[in-house]
Amino acid sequence: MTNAMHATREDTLRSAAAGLSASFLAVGLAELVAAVVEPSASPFAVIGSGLIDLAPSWAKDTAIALFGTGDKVALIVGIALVLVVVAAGAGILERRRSGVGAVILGALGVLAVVAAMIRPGAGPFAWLPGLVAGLVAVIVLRLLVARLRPVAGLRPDGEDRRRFLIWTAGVAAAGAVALIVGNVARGATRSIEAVREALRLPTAARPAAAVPAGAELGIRGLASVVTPNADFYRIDTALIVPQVDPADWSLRIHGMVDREVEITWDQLLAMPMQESDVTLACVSNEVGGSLIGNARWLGVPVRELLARAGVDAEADMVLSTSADGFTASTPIEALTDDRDALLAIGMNGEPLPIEHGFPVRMVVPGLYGYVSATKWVTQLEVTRFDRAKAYWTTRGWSDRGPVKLQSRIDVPRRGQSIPAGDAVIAGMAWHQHVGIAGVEVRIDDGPWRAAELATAISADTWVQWSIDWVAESGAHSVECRALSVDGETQTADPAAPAPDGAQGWHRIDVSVA
Ligand SMILES: Nc1nc2c(c(=O)[nH]1)N[C@H]1C(S)=C(S)[C@@H](COP(=O)(O)O)O[C@H]1N2
Ligand SMILES: [Mo]
Repeated sequence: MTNAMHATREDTLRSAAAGLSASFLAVGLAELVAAVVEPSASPFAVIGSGLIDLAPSWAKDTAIALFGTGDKVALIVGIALVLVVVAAGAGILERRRSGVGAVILGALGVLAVVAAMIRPGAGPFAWLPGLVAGLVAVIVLRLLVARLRPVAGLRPDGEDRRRFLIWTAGVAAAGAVALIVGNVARGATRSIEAVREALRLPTAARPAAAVPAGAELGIRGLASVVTPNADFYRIDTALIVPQVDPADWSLRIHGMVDREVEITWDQLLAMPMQESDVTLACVSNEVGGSLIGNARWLGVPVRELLARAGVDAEADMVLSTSADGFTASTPIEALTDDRDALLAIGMNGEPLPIEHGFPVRMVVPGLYGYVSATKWVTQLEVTRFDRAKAYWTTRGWSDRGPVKLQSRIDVPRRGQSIPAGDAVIAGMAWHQHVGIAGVEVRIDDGPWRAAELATAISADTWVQWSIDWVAESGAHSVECRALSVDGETQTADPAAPAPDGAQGWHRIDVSVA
């Protein structure tokens, strides 16, 4: 290898390092500024949110299928990797031709500004973090790359290289400090959690009965019939969880109504509260999946709020909107019939956790979350399905989203190896707002046997089931299917989650030693 080639390769590495450290400082300072002026305007968050909204449905479905509730972490890591490549490339290009790399990083800054300003609920300073990022990236990149250019025809010597290294490392270190300080500042401004913790829920005017003693079979490995808040699945499009202060919250009910109604937090709390056990399920839940949970919700029936506004007889849908712009379209009959469709403020005896919709969300028994369970809800627009569409229904998911009759095997685990002899097979079954009449299990395509059902809390909740099995050594398959109260048998026909929910029998392989 010639000296010249060697120099070129080192030069390339150095210019890549210049691009990287300039971008790192830019991101760090931008996150710091965002943390202070407007946490939801963080460039990472707004670009991530923009990507989430722009992504085609198949990409989102794949992300949820691959990463489940870790989809957001995967997205952030993905953006960071792309940024690393672009930043290094910008450094290299800037070295070859002055201005090219700066234009690339400047364009990223513009992208961050635009993405921040078009977010629903963008504040007055949403543009600032992106501007800071763009300016810092461009200026620092140009300063660093200038140090790589030979002065007056002299090739850089060892001393120049050392100085360049020190500068680059210093810039990167400053970026790290900015990121850390930004995180600390963000923690300090996250006072909504303190507001939440100080809240005391009102008692229910109509409390739910105690969970029946026979509802919990107490089998190890089986999902508990009431899902603790900390274990409750979380699915939403919010990269930064909306921080909504109850003092600033209100719900506007408008559209095809006799009179517009606006309800504040205090007015909501003054209404009689209803408690209800409801199992919430995600339409993206695969057969055998875990995007489902059951909680005791506290709230005001949506029908009572709609009655205050007076619903037009021509309306057939309510479009609910969240503080961050997400929307869901719910068939109006599910909100006006006698089911416990709630505007919920409590979950398992606590104020809603922030990531589950604090301070107020919707919960509707019998419907998948995407058409009913709007978190951080701020508006109900009474309208018609032929006039408006919602977040997921504009992306190919079905207008109507009734939860399908489903069952799943929790014990033994898929692929688990168990000892021969007396064994227990157990799982969950659900058909919210209809109810489960039975569950059947078969081994190795043999005859169906009726499992024992635990006591259901209500037709709106899932129910545990179990069956004894004398396991003989060898490889076996175990399958289950549920029977609903209205006489339906869970279909064997498999279907993917899109467009209206997965179906088919859950089948697992088990090896018996
Ligand atoms: N604001 C908002 N509400 C939302 C969503 C969302 O993306 N944003 N996702 C819905 C979907 S698809 C589901 S399955 C449920 C999940 O509620 P959880 O996260 O409390 O389990 O919330 C619903 N409400
Ligand atoms: Mo969902």
